[in-house]
Amino acid sequence: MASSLPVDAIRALSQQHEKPANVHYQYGTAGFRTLGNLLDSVMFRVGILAALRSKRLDGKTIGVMVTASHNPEPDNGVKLVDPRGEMLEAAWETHATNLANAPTTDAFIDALDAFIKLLRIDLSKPARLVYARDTRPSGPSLIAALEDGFKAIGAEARNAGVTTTPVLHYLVKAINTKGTKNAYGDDTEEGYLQKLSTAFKKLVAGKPAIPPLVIDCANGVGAIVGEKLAEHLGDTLKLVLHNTAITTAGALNNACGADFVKTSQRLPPSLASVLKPGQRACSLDGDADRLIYYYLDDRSQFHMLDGDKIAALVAAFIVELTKSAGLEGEIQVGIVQTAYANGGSTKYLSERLPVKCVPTGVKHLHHAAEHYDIGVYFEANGHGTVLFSPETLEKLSTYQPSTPAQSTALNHLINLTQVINQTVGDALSDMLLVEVVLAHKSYSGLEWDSLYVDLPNRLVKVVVPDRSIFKTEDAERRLVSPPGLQAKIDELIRRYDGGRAFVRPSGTEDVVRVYAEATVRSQADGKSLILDPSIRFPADLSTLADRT
Ligand code: G16
Repeated sequence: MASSLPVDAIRALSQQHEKPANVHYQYGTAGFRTLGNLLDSVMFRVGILAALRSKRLDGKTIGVMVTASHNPEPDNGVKLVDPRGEMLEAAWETHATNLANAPTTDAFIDALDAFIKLLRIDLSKPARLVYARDTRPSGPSLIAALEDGFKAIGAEARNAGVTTTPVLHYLVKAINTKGTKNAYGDDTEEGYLQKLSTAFKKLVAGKPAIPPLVIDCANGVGAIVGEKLAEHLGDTLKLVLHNTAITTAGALNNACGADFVKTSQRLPPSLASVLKPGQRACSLDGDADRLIYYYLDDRSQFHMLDGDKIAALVAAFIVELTKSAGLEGEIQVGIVQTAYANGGSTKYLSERLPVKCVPTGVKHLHHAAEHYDIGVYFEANGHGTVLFSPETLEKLSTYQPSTPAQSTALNHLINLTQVINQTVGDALSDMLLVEVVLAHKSYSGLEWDSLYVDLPNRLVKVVVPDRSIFKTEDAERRLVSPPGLQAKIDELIRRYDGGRAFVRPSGTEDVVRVYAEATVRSQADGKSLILDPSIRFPADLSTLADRT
């Protein structure tokens, strides 16, 4: 190797960011995530790790996003974004965890040294990074710690400021493809907004005027980027932004946002006097990578249109377009879901398309979706996107349609590849995609909702003494540990028609998640697995967990 690790610089700065004792960090579902005031040392070390990742990949730009997304405001987190805009390669998650847990500066330097040797990282290569943060109050000091990491190792780092997670993913891909035939777009937030809004306008041109859309911004960074998007869209789609209090302490994700709506299955209270019967609205989460739609019916009843409903809407539209373009049989559309997908959606989709179930976490869904010509992946929580394989993109650009109708459908497909942020789930991009489909199909929320009926379901968090003892298999649909718990769940669900339930440890919060659904029985019986008070499903579970 031509150069060596700048040990003195790393030591001097690392001593300003010592790891607190008695804290164990884990690079989980979406990077490191815990209370913001515990993350200083992690940020410093991630700064160095990101630089090493870039060196390992021959100077490709790596992204670093400081966010805790849907988590409460005191939490924060950090995750790395690989060169094509996708999540960090899984093998490096273990390295990240090891480095973050080295107890002292000396131990950290030893661990770095061993890691560099193990992976044969050529330190003479450049390190290029781009980083951003959301609006959390702990963000600025954590960014300062991250920048110390960059400084210690001498990385070239570009600050993308305060923006959404999906914009950061977009920037990484745009930077790394700049000047190539696969150029993804201008490598600025403005370039992102321009790309999405231009494609959207083409897709809805000639359609009847779209009614204004109410957006709950979760009092997070989506409010900032959403406002800029609204300017780009102008009258094509009027965005009415709510929950935009990004500087109000404690407001972020509090009784609003996509996670609140999905888990409580109700309207954010702040929208109660805003939304009118028949009107559709949507909620973003704290870093605008999740999207949940909803509407009120004529009786002002709330109806949720979650990630599963988005997948069904979008997949059907894309299949229809490929047929109209004369590409039926040439392009296979497939769906990827997780165990949280409502049984109603899985039934509906698998009767029409190939459907795969993978563990929670965008990285799992993304990789599975890459195996299809067009892969539609959405988690029920509203996190997802659509991927067009390189071969499909090539086919779309060279295909010669034989009729004007085929040509129109082909153009729509090409514009969809531009409106969709294919690097990661993106609430604002997904929102434009949904609006395109609704405009083309002349659907209101009601018609969209009628594609299939959701099974009654419930998702709860249970605090247990040690979530690490919960181990799963079969795409997290069954528990292998603690012993005996799966048998208890099996016994419970057997009592209910269409009963299904699973338990898994969260990768972003210190809880286990419990999901249950069942077919509602006859009106006379009227009970479901979750509604039956004798079951006390979460309580039974936490009792069991306590005993293990
Ligand atoms: C992150 C991941 C999602 C995952 C969610 C919850 O979302 O990106 O894929 O569904 O966490 O994960 P868990 O159940 O393991 O806590 P976000 O929006 O918080 O970044």
